[in-house]
Amino acid sequence: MTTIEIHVPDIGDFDEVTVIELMVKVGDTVRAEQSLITVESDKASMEIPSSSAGVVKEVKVALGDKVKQGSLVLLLEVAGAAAVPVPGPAAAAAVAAPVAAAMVAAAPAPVAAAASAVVEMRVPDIGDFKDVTVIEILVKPGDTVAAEQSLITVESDKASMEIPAPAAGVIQSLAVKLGDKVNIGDLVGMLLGAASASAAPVAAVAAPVSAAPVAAAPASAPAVAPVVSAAVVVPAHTPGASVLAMPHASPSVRKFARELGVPLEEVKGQGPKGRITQGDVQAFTKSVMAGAAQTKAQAANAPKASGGDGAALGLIPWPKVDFAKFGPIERKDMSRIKKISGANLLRNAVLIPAVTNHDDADITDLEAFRISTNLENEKTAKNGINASVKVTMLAFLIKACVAALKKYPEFNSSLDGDAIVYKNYWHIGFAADTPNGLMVPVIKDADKKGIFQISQEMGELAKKARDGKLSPAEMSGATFTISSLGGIGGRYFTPIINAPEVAILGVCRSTMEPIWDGKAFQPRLTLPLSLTWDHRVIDGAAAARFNVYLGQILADFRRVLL
Ligand code: CAO
Repeated sequence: MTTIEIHVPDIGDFDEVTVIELMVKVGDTVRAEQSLITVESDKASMEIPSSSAGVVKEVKVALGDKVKQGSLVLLLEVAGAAAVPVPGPAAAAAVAAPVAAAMVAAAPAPVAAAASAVVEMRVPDIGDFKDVTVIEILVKPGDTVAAEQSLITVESDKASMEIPAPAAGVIQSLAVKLGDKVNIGDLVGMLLGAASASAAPVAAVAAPVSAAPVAAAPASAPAVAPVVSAAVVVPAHTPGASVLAMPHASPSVRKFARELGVPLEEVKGQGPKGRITQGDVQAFTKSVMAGAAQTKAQAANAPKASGGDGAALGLIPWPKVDFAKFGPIERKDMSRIKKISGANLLRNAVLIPAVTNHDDADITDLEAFRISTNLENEKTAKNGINASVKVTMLAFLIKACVAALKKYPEFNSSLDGDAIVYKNYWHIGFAADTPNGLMVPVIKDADKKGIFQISQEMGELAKKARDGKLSPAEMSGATFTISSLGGIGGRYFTPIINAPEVAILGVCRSTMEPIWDGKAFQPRLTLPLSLTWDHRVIDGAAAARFNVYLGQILADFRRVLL
């Protein structure tokens, strides 16, 4: 075992950089090339890798320390053969060459003095880095930029660098987009230099020159007025240079954020100078997952019960009225359930070509049967069903609908692109009015359940809905929905289909009606039915047949057996 020293390698002309992240601790086993610390200037951040595999014996830097080429980073215990003591900065620099190279600036290109010259902005010498990715574009055509203002950020797996403007001027065009891979000499864009965009400031920007060979790039091509080729360089640390408001994070943290799909610009950095650490990204992810925070994209895409201003549909804007001008008002936020159901209802109302058929069912005998069944059950608690369970009209409606859905399977289907999916299960949703808004619990496998069981389940689910305790599973999977206003009143209404279902039955309060039997008017208990259906899947004739059949079953359940 030998202990070697790991030093900060050649980092070009950067006098001092700040240690912003310690990526290892005493006792850690590291691989050769594994990043040990992250350092940062105001324009670039770099990870300093280990020259050998080994175990960290002692860390010689702390967060916030200023380091430069040759500074001791840590002591590493390395195994026998690999134990090549690293005497000093030079050897460390050799190992860390790619990183150091990233910080090396290109030689200044000849730049002609010209009033309002168009300048090519090119990727400077970025050392051994090939195909670095454009991860941020900080300007757009038309922007006025100062000399040295950052144009784009590029990133390798070990360093991120901002490429600055070679001179002050106005951005004419950009030749790169996010995700592009760029190399030395690639065109970043065109800049219309201001009158002062002369050779002097550009040369000053390009001043840092390292020992690294300067590649013969287009940047060094002779200037031909009025287009001036200029190298865009990674600048040296310039105190006071303009730094754009952008997330500060090391390449590994940026990569981590990208893998999680976290928008880094929305993460609040808790590290030194507001630096975003891996912990910050994790904390942001946790709070979004827990619903405590929203990304801007989520907020923009969040369901809006009002459906926005209608602009997306090419409609005129929603009227904006100052209601307070006309009288006293009170403003209350909508409940979460109302917002969600509102957005769903709007989509379904707009996207489905829906038609509603109204009809009446004679439920005189069924209601008599329901009442007598309840009386009997109260006395005897038959069929193992608790005497308190009351058979409801809605339970009969669910069974009657299952029979009609079986006879007319297109009502138990869903549209999937150009295909119709017929479901061989019959899960019936029922709309429940709750203090927080409309909810739709689902009676699963209603075809396999009897009236008592359905009545009992409905009572339990309706209570859970009112108490806000329904689980997502209890509200999903419906193949058809019934909305009953029977307990309240009304005559007919036009319910909105609960997509991706293709039909919904609305039921209102039954009333005693005089019905002509061919000889005389008879008093019959009449139930108003309103069936809304999706005209893409169902025809009007089928809808009329469905309603007629449903009415026949409700009038005489024995028809189910036929
Ligand atoms: N005609 C006449 N009376 C009816 C009836 C009908 N069609 N349907 C129910 N009733 C009676 C019941 O028999 C009960 O009478 P009793 O108290 O004398 O026994 C009373 O009305 C109350 O019934 P209910 O509404 O509490 O029970 P239900 O089983 O019919 O319905 C539920 C349960 C959860 C569907 C209902 O409480 C509910 O929330 N309905 C509103 C649904 C809704 O909001 N739909 C609109 C959706 S679109 O915005």
